[in-house]
This record gives sequence, structure tokens and C-alpha cells, in this order.
Amino acid sequence: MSDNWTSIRSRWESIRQAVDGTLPSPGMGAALGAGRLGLSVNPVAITGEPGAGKSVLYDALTQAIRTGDRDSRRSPDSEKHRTAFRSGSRRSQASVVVIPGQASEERERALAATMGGTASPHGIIHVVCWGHNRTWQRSGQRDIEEALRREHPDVDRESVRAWHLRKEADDFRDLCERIIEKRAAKRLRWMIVAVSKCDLYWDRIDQARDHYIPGETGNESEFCTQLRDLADETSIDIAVLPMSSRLIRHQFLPGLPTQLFQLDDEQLGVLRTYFSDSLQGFLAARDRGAPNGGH
Ligand SMILES: Nc1nc2c(ncn2[C@@H]2O[C@H](COP(=O)(O)OP(=O)(O)OP(=O)(O)O)[C@@H](O)[C@H]2O)c(=O)[nH]1
Ligand SMILES: [Mg+2]
Repeated sequence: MSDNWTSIRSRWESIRQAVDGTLPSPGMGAALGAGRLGLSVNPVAITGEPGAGKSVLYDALTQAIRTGDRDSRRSPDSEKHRTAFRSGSRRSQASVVVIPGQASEERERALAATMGGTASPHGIIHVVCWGHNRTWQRSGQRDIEEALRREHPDVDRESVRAWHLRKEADDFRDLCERIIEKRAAKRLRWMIVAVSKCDLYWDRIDQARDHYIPGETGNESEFCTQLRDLADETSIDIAVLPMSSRLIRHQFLPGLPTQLFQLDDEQLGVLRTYFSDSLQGFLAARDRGAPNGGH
């Protein structure tokens, strides 16, 4: 699998360079073209922590949001859609379920139903955000603050980020265990780790890459360890892609300084184009009858 990590990393690097303008960006206008529609309907699940950006990512991929639209809300229930994802002149049909992030009976039911046996998805888009989760409710924000104050009296943006990253890794371990050990998601062929909200930490994008893509060094994050296990124990095709769905300032907790976005609409378009292209590669692999997609 180590060669795969090298190619996953180099795909990430091409995208970074295209966003920074040091590589020509792919044609954008074509993304809205009608194109030929693949025949099969691909079941896809979008998973990830509360406030990671799942609902907004779905909207961005289906071109359903425009600058200035109102912000999203917490999704207590699964969101189910039937859609066609586009990239250039290619289109593929998909039935998409966005699993709610917050621990609840509904989340458990949705995960069990989605991952269970024969009805499992062909692909998972797992959304992470390098600790920039939005905590929707005031009570949840207070819980985080109290837990952090017990560890250290000074709560800052980095400690909140670290708190979310620990939880994100636990959540990912749970997902990987469901896939590997319980042999759930029998039809699963691919997973895209969507490293979302990159606009909030583009100045540290290399650190985020090393947090999510296993590398050559021994000092890997817990997330990398889980992803490596998943790759070693299954034949799932994996991509890890930087992504940004919309430009909105981020407040880690009330009272802490706001994090500003660092990209512009054009750069967002580049990220979305690359993401859609990779997604299309996985979806179209099924129409072509190939065992694996591309990254
Ligand atoms: N800056 C920035 N903010 C984002 C991005 N994606 C989502 N957000 C914001 O992050 C918050 C959470 O996004 P959602 O898509 O609603 O999160 P979710 O994963 O669906 O959360 P749950 O419904 O709780 O599971 C919202 O305030 C979004 O506007 C992004 O790419 N960049
Ligand atoms: Mg949501």
C-alpha cells in the first residue's frame, strides 16, 4: 500500500499547487455541462463528526449553494438525496445519504441501516475538518470548555482544535472497525476522506496533509494509523483530498478570536473541480465495470 500513499500524497500536492496558482487549474466552465449520464445509481454515504461540513459539502458538490446564501443548520436526521454528480462532460447518478454527526438514536439507526450487509453503500465520503468543527449548541460549547479547563486553565483555539481532533480520530476508529471487523458495508469499494474547510487553515495545509495521509515517518497521527489499517485489511480504494465548500468565518468557542478564511471563490472552484473529478472517477469505475476507481 505504501506506493498508494505516495500517489495519494502527490494528488494532494497537485491540488495544492493548482489552488496556489503554481499549476494551471483544470477547466471550470465545463463542470456545468450536461454530458452523458451513466446508467447505474451509485449508493454513497457521507459520514463524519457534527459540524464537520457534511451538509454543506453535499450542497457544494451539487452546486446548490451560492455566495451569500444563509448558513446551514445542525442536521438531526439523515438527509437523503437522489442526484447526478457532474465533472466536466461526465455525469453519474447517485443516491446519497448524509448521516447525522451528533450521537443519537437516529445516527445509530442510520449508520446500522447504511452499513448493514447488502444495502451498504459503494462509496463513503468521510468528512473531517482538522478540528474546525462547528459546535451548534451552547450546552455543547460549555461542555467542551469545562473539559478543557479541567486539563489546563487557559483555553485557546489550539486546545479546542486538539479536543475535536481526538474526538474525530475516535469517530473514525469506530467507522473503520465497523467496516473491518464487523464486515459491515459489504459492497463498499471506495472511500474519499474529504479534508474540508481548508480555507480556514490554508497557511498550515502541509500539517493537515501529514495529519490525514500516512507518510514515510514513524510518527503518525491516530487518524493515519486507522486509515493505514483500513487500507491493509480491505481492498477499498482510498483518496484523501483537500476541500472547501464555502467561505465562512469560524468561531471555535464564544469569546475566542474568530478564524478568518484565507481563500477566495476562484480557489474554492479549483478545489471543488478536483474533488468532483476524483469522485467522478470512483463513480464511473462502476459504469465501466472496473473493480477500482482512480484518485
Ligand atoms: N469556512 C468554512 N466553513 C464551512 C465549510 N463547510 C462547512 N462550513 C461551516 O461549518 C458549519 C457546519 O457545516 P455543516 O455542513 O452544516 O456540518 P454537518 O457536518 O452537516 O454537521 P451536522 O449536521 O451536525 O452533522 C456551518 O456553519 C458551515 O457553514 C467550509 O468549507 N469552509
Ligand atoms: Mg448536517
